[in-house]
Amino acid sequence: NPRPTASCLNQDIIDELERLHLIHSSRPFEEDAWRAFSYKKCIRNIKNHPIRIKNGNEARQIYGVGEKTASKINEFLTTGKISRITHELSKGDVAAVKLFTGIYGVGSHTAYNWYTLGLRTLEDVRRGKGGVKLSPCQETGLKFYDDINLRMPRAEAEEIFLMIKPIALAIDPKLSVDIMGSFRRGKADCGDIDILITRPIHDGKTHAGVMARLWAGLHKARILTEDLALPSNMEDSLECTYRGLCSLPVPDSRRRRIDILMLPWQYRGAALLYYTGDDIFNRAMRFKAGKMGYSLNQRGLYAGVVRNPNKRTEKTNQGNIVASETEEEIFKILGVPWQEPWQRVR
Ligand code: DCP
Ligand code: MG
Ligand code: MN
Repeated sequence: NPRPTASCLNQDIIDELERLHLIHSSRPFEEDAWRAFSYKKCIRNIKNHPIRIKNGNEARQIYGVGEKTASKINEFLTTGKISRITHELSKGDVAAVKLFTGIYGVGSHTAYNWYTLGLRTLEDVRRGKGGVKLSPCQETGLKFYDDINLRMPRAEAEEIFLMIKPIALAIDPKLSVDIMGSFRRGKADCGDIDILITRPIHDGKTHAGVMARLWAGLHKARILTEDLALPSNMEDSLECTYRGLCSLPVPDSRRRRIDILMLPWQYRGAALLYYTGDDIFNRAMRFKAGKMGYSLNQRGLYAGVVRNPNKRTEKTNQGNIVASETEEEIFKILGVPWQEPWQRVR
């Protein structure tokens, strides 16, 4: 019989809804996008539901849970499984999309398209079945598939970072070099290494051109091994992002994903906040900002942003930055008590 785990009273139900979410988010059709969205909403609300759900009728009372989802939950509570999930998974597209999107640079649309063309395995991709052609970035993604999909121990992320930092500081000792992402949140393992580099402007100098020199230096030190996305403007820009693979320069070390970000000093706080995450915490902060009439992104907290009501992603007024140089001032203006990076979960 289904039994809840310690994490949440209805965890077993949530696990099933996560499967339904995965099924629909794997497919590129509009109706699937809607279902995926609505399952996410159910999951969020059931996570916050303080009592154990005993049947479909009780589930139906929860905001966001519709007739059909309630009946699936009822089926699960009475039979221990949802036949629709078994049926949908038997088609094989969900597994194929999961496999193919594990190739760095392959999104779910491309992956689904490959499935439609008859591809099922990484070998099919390697052989170019169905006439599929890989970009150089995807080639690298395929070549190091296993390494890229494995998380690294925290100690290894730290070791790599501690090799990179002095190479950067040798270019300019005034650079500020920070590690962000899951590492800064104190996680025991990291999916990649996220580094932010910028430089105070108070002596009139900048970090323009540092990315190009750092890139060359890190390749020379055999820390960077393959490039995935090289910024086109790294010779002179103050703002650019590098994505690549790196490894400890010793035999048999695994390839690890690395992102190196550069931006003007002014944006340092907002960038630290955004790239430290986690993404759920970021969403909560953006939501809070929105409620207060602000807009928050990786460059700053803005006031007076006006969005196109028909297309929310389009800004008709860019607004003015009210805070961005430090994380502290952003927390303060939003009225959110300071949270250390390792507390920024959920
Ligand atoms: N981020 C976000 N929304 C996204 C992607 C990223 O808010 N869609 C932010 C929050 C993340 C941070 O950027 O914490 C870094 O992105 P990563 O993908 O590197 O995620 P993490 O470092 O948190 O985890 P991982 O260990 O998997 O790299
Ligand atoms: Mg990361
Ligand atoms: Mn990253």
